[in-house]
Amino acid sequence: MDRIGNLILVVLLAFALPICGYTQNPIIQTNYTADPAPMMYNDTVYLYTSHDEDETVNNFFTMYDWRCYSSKDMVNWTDHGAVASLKSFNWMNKTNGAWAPQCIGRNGKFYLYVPIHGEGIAVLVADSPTGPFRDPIGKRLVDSDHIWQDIDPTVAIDDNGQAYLYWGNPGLWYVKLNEDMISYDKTVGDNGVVSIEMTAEAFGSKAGRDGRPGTTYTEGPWFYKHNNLYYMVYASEGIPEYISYSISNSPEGPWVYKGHIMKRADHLAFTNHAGIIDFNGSSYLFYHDQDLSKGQGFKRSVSVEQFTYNADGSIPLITPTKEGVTQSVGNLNPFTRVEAETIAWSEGLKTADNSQEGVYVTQIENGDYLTVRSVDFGKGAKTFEASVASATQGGQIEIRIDGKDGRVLGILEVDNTGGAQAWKRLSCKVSDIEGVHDVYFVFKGDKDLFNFDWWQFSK
Ligand code: FUB
Repeated sequence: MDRIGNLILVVLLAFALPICGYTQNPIIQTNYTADPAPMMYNDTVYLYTSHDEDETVNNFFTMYDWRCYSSKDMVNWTDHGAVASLKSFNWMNKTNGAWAPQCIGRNGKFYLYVPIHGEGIAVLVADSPTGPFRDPIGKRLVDSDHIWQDIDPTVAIDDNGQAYLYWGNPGLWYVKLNEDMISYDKTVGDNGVVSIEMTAEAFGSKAGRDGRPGTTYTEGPWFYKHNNLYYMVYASEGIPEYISYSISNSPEGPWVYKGHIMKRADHLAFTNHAGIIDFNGSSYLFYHDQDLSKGQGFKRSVSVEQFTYNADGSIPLITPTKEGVTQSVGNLNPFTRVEAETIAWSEGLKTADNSQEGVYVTQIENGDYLTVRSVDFGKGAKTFEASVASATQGGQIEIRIDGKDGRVLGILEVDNTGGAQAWKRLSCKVSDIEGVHDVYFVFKGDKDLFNFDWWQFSK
């Protein structure tokens, strides 16, 4: 293609992206999220993340709690708020250091493994994937003599029921968890802690900062089984981090280095962290970047790409994109109550929570909007209802389809309801609408318009 042809292509692509509305990465825009750990449960993906605060303190990771999001379609994500925090542990007094988590279900309970930077690895348990999580042992879980290196736990249960918890930076260790998932077999390794030998064959060769031979393994392991192979995916190559992987025929190794999965790209942060799942017949790589914060490495955001394993089980090199996952796995039903914090894409919005309403959308200003993709109106809707609260003059919700400037189905007028927590159900009529559409709620008004908890259409 000649230069003019190239130019035309670039211009066409630049316009096509916003028109199609296919910018899905990062998948959470209302908070900074990092260290993604997806978990499948029933028909839903639960995504646990660490959380970079909006205010970075001392130019270092500023992380106080762990958040959870869920999706049934890989495109619309529901915010469940902070499901655990450093305050969940009363045996230590750290106020910062809520690093990379992972959750797993067993026998109807959900176990959230978390590193507390400088305090080692701890565990919390809940009856539901979204908590409330509580500390079942009142002390750190992993008893080692290198707690500063004990970060980034990853957990999987083998087919024979044996659960493994791996972790570590710059070493890699594991314990064999007992069936209770809150203790481990102390008869193996060093009082239960097994150290993996860091060889070039296992993790690729890279000289350390002191020039001595080392491996590419850095941190953030993600351990799982796919078909008959065990995978160890990890942040690699030091800083800035790549994502690489090794495989084994056994959950305990030996590991064989297989190379890069994601290389460095401009909008990636100096750290990276992988989480991989299969969902509805497709495979997905979650990672984090610094796109939303425009390049601030302590304000990261989770993104996701779909990929296909090669026939031999190897993982292809995956390019981080802004488009992300464009195809929704199924449609969203607008005739049941939908939480306002179920969002495919938003601009300008934050979420907050209280004990009554749970999580809601807040800090809504004139021109902000949120999108919900693949909403199936079937043969039609007649009214729109929403729960809102306003301490100010209120504003409007313009209900549009298929674009921020798309056709207006209706406008919900929101007046002062008597307070930012004085929730009212309001409704308006909507014009003809059938079939599957992306819905845009565009907020109009002056300043600090209202809070928005849930919405629902009626036939
Ligand atoms: O998020 C804090 C730390 O940065 C994580 O524990 C590492 O994996 C890296 O992402």
